[in-house]
Amino acid sequence: MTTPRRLLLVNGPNLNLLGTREPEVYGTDTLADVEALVARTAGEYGYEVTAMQSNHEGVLIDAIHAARETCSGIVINPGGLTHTSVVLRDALSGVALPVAEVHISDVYKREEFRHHSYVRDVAAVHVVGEGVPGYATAVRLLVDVIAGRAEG
Ligand code: CA2
Repeated sequence: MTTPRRLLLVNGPNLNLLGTREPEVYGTDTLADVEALVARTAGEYGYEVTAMQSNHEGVLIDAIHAARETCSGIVINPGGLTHTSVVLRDALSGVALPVAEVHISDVYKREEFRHHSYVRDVAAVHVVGEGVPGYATAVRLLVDVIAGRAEG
């Protein structure tokens, strides 16, 4: 099967508020800025992007399942579900696509409950605490992983 040149960008709960509150933690870029950055970066490698955000766990899971047929990798900031959601983790491991986990803030320098990620060990790429530019880093690293799998 040919590898689709498309990535899924998933932003989880509350990330629709980016740029409106807590700029000291999350910066001033909006979700639209994040989506544009990811589309631009992926475009440099000849990839298109399907971007979605939801505050509902089941909607995120349906989008991840759909990516199985249409995408070759997933960039995800699961928001607070990172620290709570076994079902999100199961969805990501179930589709068996390479995953890049992104966090805008440095979760390891914040409250202890943010130190554990259910997604961490199903993701091939981890970018933490680089701010919004971390999404571009995640795309670059994920494209490398996809290229490596295609060769192998
Ligand atoms: O640092 C990150 O990217 C997080 O995934 C963001 C989550 C948080 O629960 C994780 O521990 C770390 C929260 C997303 C909420 O985003 C907001 C943005 C602006 C204003 C309010 C919330």
